[in-house]
Amino acid sequence: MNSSVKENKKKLLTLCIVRQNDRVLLGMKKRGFGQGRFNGFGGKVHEGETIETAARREITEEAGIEVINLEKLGIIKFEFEGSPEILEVHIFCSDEFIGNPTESEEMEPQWFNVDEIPFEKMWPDDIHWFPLFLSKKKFVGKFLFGKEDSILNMTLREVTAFPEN
Ligand code: 6OG
Repeated sequence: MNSSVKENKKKLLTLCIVRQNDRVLLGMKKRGFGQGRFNGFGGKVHEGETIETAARREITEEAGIEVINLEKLGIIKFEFEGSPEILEVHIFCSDEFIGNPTESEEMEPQWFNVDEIPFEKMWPDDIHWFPLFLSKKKFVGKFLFGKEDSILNMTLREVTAFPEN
């Protein structure tokens, strides 16, 4: 049924970052949303798929590796001024995987030392939540982006557990 009520459209996405001791695996996004930026690996959760299954599928598609373990560390909601869409990104950490990180059509994987994370070539929100991620803290947050990647508003807090989806 048609409704005149303006509803925000929520999209579920995953983001998976492999962490091994002092290094993290990121990828240079070669196309689409976030092109030219380093990020973890991830994408949209398909219908009928759990968020964790989607996270595993996406990192295999984009980096050619299979993660053995996954720990959810963050949930961040992103909004863009003037857009009704809300991106709810579920952020996972993995420290064990099978295979060799391999370039795909979408991403070029690269290891970075945790002291040399290229924040200037990443989404501007990352510098805020990465410290929590690297210290294995769980967090939830919300970012509102304005023009030219400016952050108009943000909240970020540590949590002990996530609400059930
Ligand atoms: P595809 O549309 O290519 O998936 N993503 C973000 N990651 C960070 N760090 N900051 C943001 O701020 C993001 N917005 C989206 C989720 C897009 C991938 O990019 C992540 C997905 O892993 C706005 O399928």
